[in-house]
Amino acid sequence: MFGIDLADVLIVRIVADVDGDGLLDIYFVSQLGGNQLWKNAGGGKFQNITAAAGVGLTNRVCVAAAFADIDNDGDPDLFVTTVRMGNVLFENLGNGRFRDISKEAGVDYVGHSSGAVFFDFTGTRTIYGGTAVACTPGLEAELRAFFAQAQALHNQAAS
Ligand SMILES: [Ca+2]
Ligand SMILES: [Ca+2]
Repeated sequence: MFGIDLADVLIVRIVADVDGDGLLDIYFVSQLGGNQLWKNAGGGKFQNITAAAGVGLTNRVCVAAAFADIDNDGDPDLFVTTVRMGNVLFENLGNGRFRDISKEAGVDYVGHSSGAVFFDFTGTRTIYGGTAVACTPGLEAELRAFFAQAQALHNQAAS
């Protein structure tokens, strides 16, 4: 999809505008080979910014992820669950870069984790949840439909 090459394993994808440019970026969670963060460059093009963002988690079996603005600074932060390899909370530092704050936040649980969900008691933040799919030949069409729907919701929320 969009030139994105991922391992043929269970993948969760979530979207958020991680760098505040108004375009939704995509974070892919993979159980094999690490996760990937792709910046939306506009015009249907994406750029892999995983290394610079520091959110690859290449040595863990990841299961799910969720974006939410945990510190109310206007940018989406990221929580990732793993299978017995420690869950990770990343603070968004802006400009597509993140910092692991799992230990200081007290959410570095090591155990068999699955879903990742944020919720907001005050209802003032938009949160995009993740869904899981098995990679199939029809994945690209499904991803395109998912992304179009998410972008439409994002645009609707912003207007
Ligand atoms: Ca963006
Ligand atoms: Ca934030």
